[in-house]
Amino acid sequence: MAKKPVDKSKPQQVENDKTNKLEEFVADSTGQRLTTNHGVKISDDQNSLTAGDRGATLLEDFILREKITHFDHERIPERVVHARGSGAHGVFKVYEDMSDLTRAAFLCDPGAETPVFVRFSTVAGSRGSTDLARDVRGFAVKFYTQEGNFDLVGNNMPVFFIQDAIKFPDLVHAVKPEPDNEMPQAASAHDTFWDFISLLPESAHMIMWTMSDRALPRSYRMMEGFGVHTFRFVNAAGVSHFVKFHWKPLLGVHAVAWDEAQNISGKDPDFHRRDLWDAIEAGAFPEWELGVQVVAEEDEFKFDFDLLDSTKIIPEELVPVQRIGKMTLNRNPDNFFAETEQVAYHIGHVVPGIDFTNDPLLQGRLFSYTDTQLIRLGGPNFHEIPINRPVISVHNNQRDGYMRQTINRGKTSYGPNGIAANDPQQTKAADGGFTSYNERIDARKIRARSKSFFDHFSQARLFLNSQSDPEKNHIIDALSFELGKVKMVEIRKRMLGVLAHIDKGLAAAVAYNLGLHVPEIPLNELNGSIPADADPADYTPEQKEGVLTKSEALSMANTIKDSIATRKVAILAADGVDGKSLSKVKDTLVAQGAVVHIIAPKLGQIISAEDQKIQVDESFLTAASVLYDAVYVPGGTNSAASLEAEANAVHFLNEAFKHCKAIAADAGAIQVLEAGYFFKKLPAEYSAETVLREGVIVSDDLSSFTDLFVQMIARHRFWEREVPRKIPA
Ligand code: HDE
Repeated sequence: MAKKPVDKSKPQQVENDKTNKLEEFVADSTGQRLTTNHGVKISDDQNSLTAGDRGATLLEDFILREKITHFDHERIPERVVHARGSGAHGVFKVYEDMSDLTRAAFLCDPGAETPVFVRFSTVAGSRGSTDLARDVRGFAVKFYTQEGNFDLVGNNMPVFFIQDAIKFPDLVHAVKPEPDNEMPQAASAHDTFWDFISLLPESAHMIMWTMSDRALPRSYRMMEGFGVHTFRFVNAAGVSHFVKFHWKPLLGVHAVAWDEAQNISGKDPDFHRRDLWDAIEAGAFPEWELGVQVVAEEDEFKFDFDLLDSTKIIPEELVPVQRIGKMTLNRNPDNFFAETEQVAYHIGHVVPGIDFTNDPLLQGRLFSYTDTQLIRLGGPNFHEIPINRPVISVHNNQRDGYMRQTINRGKTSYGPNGIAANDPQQTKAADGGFTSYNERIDARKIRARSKSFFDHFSQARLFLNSQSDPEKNHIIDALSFELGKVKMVEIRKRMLGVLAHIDKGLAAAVAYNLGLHVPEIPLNELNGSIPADADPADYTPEQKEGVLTKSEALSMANTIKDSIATRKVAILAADGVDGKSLSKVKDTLVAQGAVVHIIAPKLGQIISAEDQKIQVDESFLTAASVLYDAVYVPGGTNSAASLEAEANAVHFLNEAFKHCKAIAADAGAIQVLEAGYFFKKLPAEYSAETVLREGVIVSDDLSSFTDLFVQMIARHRFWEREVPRKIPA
């Protein structure tokens, strides 16, 4: 097949072993003739075959029948969770040989470049739902290693709602749209979710994460990723270490405001998908470092929580994250359905050197993924779909089934066999055969929750206490919003009772917004999920202090804020704009990697004060402040007068102010700011070069001004502006 045509005007996306192998399956119709699925050239694709001019359509019309039949079968079931997603190709490289810890070959050779395919997703919404839902994000990575595929199927939060896989269908039924009326879409703010959560105190820690800004990423490129469970690294000598996996984004971890998220959902529900696609198209390849927290076998019981409990993190203060390699996403898929939709991840896809633990959530997942893919992708041969194939060849005695692609040659499809000299043969562990970690198990068969799993609140509190003040306020706001959307007051009250066990101040603040008092629910009445024959005392949550009161790594306020690369900046302008200022600022921002759009009352061109034509990127009709990270208003008497009179421009600034974004204006454009509502709240006196208040500057000294503006954009947001928050935008 023909290779992807190269568009020299665009930054080059990168090929690797996997993408080259995919080429074999690529169809490119450039310069080709229209055919049926069986290769017959078609002369008329506009009219069906009929009996005469105005007569009935003939059954004989195989061209019509084939086309409509295929169309009728185009849809497949969406994923039961994580239905909405976006994918990209890339590569992973380890920094140093990790063979002390693991024999996974792709982690032992710093020279090796391992192709990856990553899919980011929301969890609760349908395939067509908004990217900006308050939700966990999936972060699934398929490594196409020389020893087979390794899938790290993680999330952007390091813990989970439940401790045992048997509760997963309940959790998902509770968060999905309610079964009688299928509302609300892609939202946890409804009765069934909070009904379930308020009866399941093990969810307390995860609820702190989902109610935090982590649930509203600015971009997939600015999210952390986590394997969540404790896994094992096993080295060539068979020695095992516990390991937690982390992805650390090189652009830092950033979020949008909730009000902004809701607006983006209307203005551009594909916001995250577009952001990822555009960044890769522009050659601004997103990067993450792979981090590991490693714990020796003998230290398994050293912590005040259980390593097998997926509602717990290992605080980075206790076990630092070692950064061991880097992943770069450098190529967009050719076809969404063939790649992003048909990719099938499975936590059970491991390679020698990586193994499981007995985390009951992990163990249940080991069953679920292949099972769901059998129905979603229509049979047992989905591993043959191009995106799912390993880069090395596959040989076994599995045969047949729907849509089998491989033509297995020979008489034998069983082993042992004598006819084919017993091929395909097994491989010794020493030569790369997978062997499971030799864990000793000596136990009774029971259904019970381990006693070590009952401290539900100390890490929820650790998370809350580690947040900056604005982040804490956002958690209070999120809980007040979500519980405010719950109709049954009993559920609101019960949840307040749970929150009080995390932090009394938090519960009181949410209760105030709900117009309720915090009920006292004793610990022994808190757990709704107790087996019929169990002693309730065995299911009572523990109230523990926890060894740490604060962990810096948990607050997004401490993230990297040193770059404006890929940040979107709006320049508001009209005819008569000061073209020199506009170009100076634009050039400085673009030189530092920002994406700058000129937004004007209408599309086409504007004429600057210097009589130069400037191309407009968006009009106030097509653009919205929520789609940008910062705003600049250049001077120019006529431009400023037009913008001042343009309600959409003033709204743009009000909204940017409300969402705590960096705003800059030339002194000659101060009247546009003055027209804004927020300006009334600013100090009365101002002069050129004044920082009017956090994140708002006006200046006519361009050189110092652009530097300051760059620093302001890199800071991402000025959350301190939220108080008081009286901006009607
Ligand atoms: Fe999943 N999960 N999950 N999950 N999960 C699926 O598999 C499941 C859990 C995660 O982009 C499904 O192919 C169970 C935790 C991601 O294609 C399904 C349990 C974490 C994706 C499934 C969990 C995840 C999925 C649906 C509780 C973070 C999207 C479609 C034991 C560590 C992968 C599919 C993609 C998808 C089951 C909990 C991550 C039904 C039973 C914890 C990123 O098999």
